[in-house]
Amino acid sequence: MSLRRLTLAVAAAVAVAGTAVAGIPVASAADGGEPQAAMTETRTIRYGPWTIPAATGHTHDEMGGTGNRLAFNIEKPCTDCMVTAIKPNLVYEDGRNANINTGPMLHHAVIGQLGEPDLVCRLGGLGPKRLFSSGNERTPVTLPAGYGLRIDSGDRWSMVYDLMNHAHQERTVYISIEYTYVTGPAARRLTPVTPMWLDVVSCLNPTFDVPAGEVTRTKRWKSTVSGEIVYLKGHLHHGGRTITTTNATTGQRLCEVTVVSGGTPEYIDEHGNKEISSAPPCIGAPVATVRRGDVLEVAARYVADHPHEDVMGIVTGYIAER
Ligand SMILES: [Cu+2]
Repeated sequence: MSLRRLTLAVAAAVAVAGTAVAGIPVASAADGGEPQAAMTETRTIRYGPWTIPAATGHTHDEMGGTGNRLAFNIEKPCTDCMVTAIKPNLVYEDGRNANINTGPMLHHAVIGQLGEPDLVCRLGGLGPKRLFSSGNERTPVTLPAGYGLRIDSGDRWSMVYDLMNHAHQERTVYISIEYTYVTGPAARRLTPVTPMWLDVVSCLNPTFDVPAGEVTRTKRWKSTVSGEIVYLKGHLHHGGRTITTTNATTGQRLCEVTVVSGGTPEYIDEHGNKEISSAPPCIGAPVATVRRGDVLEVAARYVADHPHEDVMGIVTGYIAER
C-alpha cells in the first residue's frame, strides 16, 4: 500500500483495559534496604473500531482494504514511564482474535511522534520518530531486563494503519496493543533505548516490487550513534524468506530473521492462502555493540512464485546509546 494513497482519518482510542499484574521487589531484605515495589504494569489499549471493506475476489489485489490512514493523538499507555514490552494484535469487539482465517489482516500499523526527529529518517529533524510497528505477524517487542522505551508526559503519538480483508463480508476490528511498563523511581533506573528503523528502500515509502524467482534487496545506513542494540525484528511480505542485519564495517552478522508462513491455522485463509505467521526477533543485552560510523546493512531475501508489488523489507529495533 503506497503512501500516495495516504488518506487522513482522525480516530481515538475507545476502549481501555488496565491491570496491574506484578509488583517486583527490586531490593531484597538481604540487601538491608527497604524492599521497593517496582510496579510493572500491563495495560491493553484498543485503537478503533475500524471497518474493513469486503474482498471482491481471491487475489491479493481483490482483497478489501482501508488503505493507509492516520490516527492523530492516540492514547498512550502511561506517561513519565518506561515501556518494556509491546504486544500487538487485531481483535473483534468481543475480544476474539481477528486474522485471515476469518478475513482481517493487520497489514501494518506504525506508532510515531510527528515533529520529533527519527534516528535514521532525518528529513531535517521533522520525523516522524517511529517508535513501534507491526505487520500481520504481530511480533511482540520484549526488551531485555534493565531497558525501557521512555514516554514523557508531553509526547503525542499518532498511528498509521492499513487493514486488509480476505473475507467477502466487511469486518469491524480493533488494533489491540498490550503494553508493559514501569513507573516511578524504578523507571529511572532503567536504561533508555532509542528506536531504530532500517529498511531496504527509503524512509518515506518502504515499498518495492519483486519479480518471480529469488531476489535479495539490500540497503546500508551509516550509524550516527554508538551503543548497544538490545532488540531487532524483521518485517517481510508474502514471498519473503529472511531478513538479515549485518555490520558491514566489522563483518559481524547482528540478526537473521527467518519468517514462517501459515504456521498456525489463523494464518491460512478460506482459499488456502497463507500469510507470514511468525518472524522470531533477536533479543540480547546486547544483541550487538555498534560504533558511530559503522555501516549497517539490511538484506531482504524473497523467493516468490509470482511477481509481487509493494512488498517491504524492514528491520526495527532499539539501541541504548552511550
Ligand atoms: Cu508491510
